[in-house]
Amino acid sequence: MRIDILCLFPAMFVSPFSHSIVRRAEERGLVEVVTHDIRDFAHDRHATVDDYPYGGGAGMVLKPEPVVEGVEHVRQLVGTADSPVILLTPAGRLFTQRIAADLSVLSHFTLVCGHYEGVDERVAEHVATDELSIGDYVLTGGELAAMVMVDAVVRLVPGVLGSDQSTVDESHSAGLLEYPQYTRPEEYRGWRVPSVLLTGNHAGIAAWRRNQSILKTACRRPELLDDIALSDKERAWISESLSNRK
Ligand code: 6GU
Repeated sequence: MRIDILCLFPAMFVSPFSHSIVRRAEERGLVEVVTHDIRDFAHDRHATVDDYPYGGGAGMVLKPEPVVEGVEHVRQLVGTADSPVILLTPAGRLFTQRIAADLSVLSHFTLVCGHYEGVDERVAEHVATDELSIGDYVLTGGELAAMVMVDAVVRLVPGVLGSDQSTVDESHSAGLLEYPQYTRPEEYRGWRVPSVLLTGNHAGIAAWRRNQSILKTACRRPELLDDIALSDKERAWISESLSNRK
């Protein structure tokens, strides 16, 4: 897989990508991440990439030419006419585990990091294939969002993590939050590991874990349960457990 990133601060990516899972994936030849400075595609000698918004208002807008020509440069380098071009903006669709999984099987995609008050809308209309946000808060620029997305995608690329099982049970992979995990010691400061986990009863452990996942999701992220097939028994048990907590 190759990921190209167009942004205003390529230096921001150096440290995160030279430590994390991304580095291991690159060393093993599974992934290549290439950053580009949008400023290199500016038209004037001052390398201007932003300008005042038409219609007035606060802040600056990223000009279309450097972004569009940056994307064209990437297309030429990679030799792809139709791989996804994702504009990172707080106004995008929410980036989810589902989207990370879909991106993890592609051979190439491009991330465009927005900045200032936004990117000239013609980029979204004519060049970007999608617009994504990583959450309901505003970042200074798309760079941090791009790092988050690359991390989430790269760890799902087959062969990157040690065991393929490790992405199956984790939070969000089945639409539920992950169940609590414990390791030794069995008792620490009087705090005991739930006894079912010490039984070796695999069916009992699986049932406990599913219940814990459901309950945690019901408490913290109830909206996630809308998309989950739950039995009537499970629904009744959730209501009962939640009312017992109050
Ligand atoms: Cl992708 N960009 C910016 N600037 N802020 C964000 C975001 C992206 N996602 C959440 N907040």
